[in-house]
Amino acid sequence: MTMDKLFRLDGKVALVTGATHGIGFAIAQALAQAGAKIAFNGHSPVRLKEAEDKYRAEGINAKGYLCDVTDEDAVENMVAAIAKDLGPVDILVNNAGIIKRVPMTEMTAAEFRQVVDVDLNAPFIVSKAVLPGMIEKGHGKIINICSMMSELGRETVSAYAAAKGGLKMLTRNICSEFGEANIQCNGIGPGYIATSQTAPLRERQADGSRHPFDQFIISKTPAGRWGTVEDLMGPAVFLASDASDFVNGHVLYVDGGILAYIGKQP
Ligand code: NAP
Ligand code: GCO
Repeated sequence: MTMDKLFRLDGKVALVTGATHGIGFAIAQALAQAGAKIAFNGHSPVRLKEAEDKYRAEGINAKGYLCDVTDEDAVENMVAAIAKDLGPVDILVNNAGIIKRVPMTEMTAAEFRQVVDVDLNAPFIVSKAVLPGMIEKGHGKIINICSMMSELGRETVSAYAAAKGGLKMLTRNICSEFGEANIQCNGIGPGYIATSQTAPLRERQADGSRHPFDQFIISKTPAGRWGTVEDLMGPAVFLASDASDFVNGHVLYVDGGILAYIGKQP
């Protein structure tokens, strides 16, 4: 197969969860530019409509589905509706996610469960909903959006780290269980990316100086910068395309080198 075809997604249907903005929106843009038909979901009617307009302004005819990814019946109905509207899902990107930054001793069990529900249980639910169609078609790609916290811990993110660590292992298990059906399941582990989710970590201080955490991340990243959502577009197309047909169970860290680096001497 020639290089220009290897990275193309023409004729494929991609579902990107939580792609009303941020990382999911950029990944959906990338998959669309590579030829895929895009379905996406969110759980806010207002943001869903705004996102559809944003995609259209980019020339992407993405179809939005209002669906809470933690609701198994709603997910089953969404996947069936996508199959009817666009065709069975060939590429799933489990992107929807939340974080709560609360010291463990102050976090309630309900808060812990809520994060795990969205960040780990939901990728199981959505993957389970699309797998039968992929098995029937004899191919499929599942990409789970993991995190630095799939490998590292830090204060106040116990639920998120537990969920993202579990998501890395769910990735390996889907690989193990369905590799024989020609389904590849891999993860993308973004580093620290400038989105609404990390905005609180980058807020300017009252005196105009950078947030201490902002400076900390810069010191821990060899690239010396925060990642952008555009940094994730190429890796997503690679893992969604035929170019990665023998890559399975892998988490591709797109982190500017954080995981390889002890950090700049203060
Ligand atoms: P974001 O800006 O907060 O976007 C999160 C998306 O998930 C939104 O579209 C949101 O939809 C959706 N979502 C949340 N709960 C949902 C639910 N129950 N059902 C359906 N959709 C739901 O986050 P982001 O920074 O783009 O991050 C996207 C993914 O990358 C997350 O999994 C995050 O953990 C991961 N990640 C982020 C970073 C980073 O530095 N930003 C790094 C590593 C990994 P609404 O808009 O409708 O609420
Ligand atoms: C945090 C950040 C991180 C990023 C990302 C890093 O509070 O430490 O939100 O968790 O979101 O997951 O890869």
